[in-house]
Amino acid sequence: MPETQIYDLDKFMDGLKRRNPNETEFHQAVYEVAANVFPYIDDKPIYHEMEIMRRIAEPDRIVVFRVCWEDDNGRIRVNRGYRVQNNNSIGPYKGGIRFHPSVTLSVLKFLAFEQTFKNSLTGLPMGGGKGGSDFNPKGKSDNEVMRFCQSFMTELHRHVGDDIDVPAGDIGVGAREIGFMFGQYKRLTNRFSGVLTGKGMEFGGSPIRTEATGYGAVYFMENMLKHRGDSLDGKSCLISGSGNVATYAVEKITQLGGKAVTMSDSSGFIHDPAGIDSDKLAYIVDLKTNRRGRIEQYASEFGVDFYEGQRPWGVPGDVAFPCATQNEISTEDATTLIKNGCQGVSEGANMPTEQDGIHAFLGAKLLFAPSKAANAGGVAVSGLEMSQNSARITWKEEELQQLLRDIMSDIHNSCVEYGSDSDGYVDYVKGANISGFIKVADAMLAYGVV
Ligand code: NDP
Ligand code: 2IT
Repeated sequence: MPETQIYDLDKFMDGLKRRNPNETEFHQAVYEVAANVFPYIDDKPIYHEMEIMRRIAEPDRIVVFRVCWEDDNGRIRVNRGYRVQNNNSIGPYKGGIRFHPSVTLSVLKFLAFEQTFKNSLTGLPMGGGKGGSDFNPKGKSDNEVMRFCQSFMTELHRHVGDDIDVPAGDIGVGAREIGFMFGQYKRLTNRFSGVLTGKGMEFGGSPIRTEATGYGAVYFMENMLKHRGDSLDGKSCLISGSGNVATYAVEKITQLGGKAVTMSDSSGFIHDPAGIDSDKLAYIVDLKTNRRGRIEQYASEFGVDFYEGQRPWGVPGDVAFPCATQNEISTEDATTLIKNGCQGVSEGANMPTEQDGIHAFLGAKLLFAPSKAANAGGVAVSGLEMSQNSARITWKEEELQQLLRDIMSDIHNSCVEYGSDSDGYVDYVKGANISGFIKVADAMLAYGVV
């Protein structure tokens, strides 16, 4: 007789920590999901008996490789590349590539794990993966970035493919990097396929993929507010980041009648009480995408305050959109936001709120949209880019706009279905975790022990 198993969250986490020592971001992401899934499957022993959570939290495979390239001075540089293929139960692995000096295996494992649930929530057939490198694109010339991307893809191309694993952008990886990587993949394989998403419109990209993550995070906030009989109209909004997600969050906030008053980068934040309107946002896009400048320049251009080395959460605002990076809202920041009357948070970035910060938000009954629900619009439109590539057509922008709205609203409804408490408060964390889990888990049950 096998020993009787005890299915206990603490024991599960102890085992995970023992098997993955020092991977604190990975522990954090798994705990957030398991804390909701364990109570949900308490009366559904098959999920425990088949070790579904244990298997989802053990990546299918991880590829780690050397990336060497030559800088403009002829010096040889060496970085480390990764691809974490977490789970392909419901579709090919899908998830972005991050180039940032803070990239570690723990960071990419947390992102690939999260992606598995996020992709399930979109309703599209996509598994979860993530990749990247500790390469820092800041201060590098276009040619250096090209040589790095080519070297990175020279190894990665063996592990990806339109039906296998489809990477996309993330921090430090935008249109320029995707173009370089797609070009190298095409050269190495002699195949023109939808192996990456976020491509340029000339070579298989989809309308609104660039905007989708930021727009989606704002739609999610709009849906939460509407569920409470409120709207974004007239609301003062705090945004962190000034990259892809932050930019299009600000654009959509303005379109929906809100006022975006802060943006940031890794050096600090700007506070513009008059609001970052479309002309000022165009300045940011040019500053960040073309000139690769610093947010501080916005402060001198428009005569507003720049707060060096600080994050924007101390500024009073109605709602907040963290759109920069993980753990950028500390527990203290969360308490400050609540104290200042913030009513809602929609996470554009992945896992931007520390664990105890989330507890504080839920305890104060804020509208709190966790990243795997709130920022799923980006990967959803990536999924639609894959469909268009397979059919070799491009859909109209209006169709995609509507599909994005519908997908965000469906995710919101799933969260309400699985996350509503008896007093009517919607715990979107619980809703997203359980709803994202079910489809992946049931597919795994169907496959048996694989
Ligand atoms: P970008 O590289 O376009 O922008 C990142 C922004 O965040 C920059 O303003 C950057 O500042 C800031 N930032 C990055 N790291 C840090 C840090 N350690 N501390 C402070 N600020 C930092 O990335 P994206 O906009 O694409 O991604 C932002 C977040 O959204 C990430 O968490 C990503 O995983 C998530 N996301 C992205 C999706 C997408 O489609 N792109 C989809 C879903 C989620 P600086 O320029 O100074 O580095
Ligand atoms: O975190 C994410 O969802 C992304 N970076 C986008 C992934 C994708 O495949 O479009």
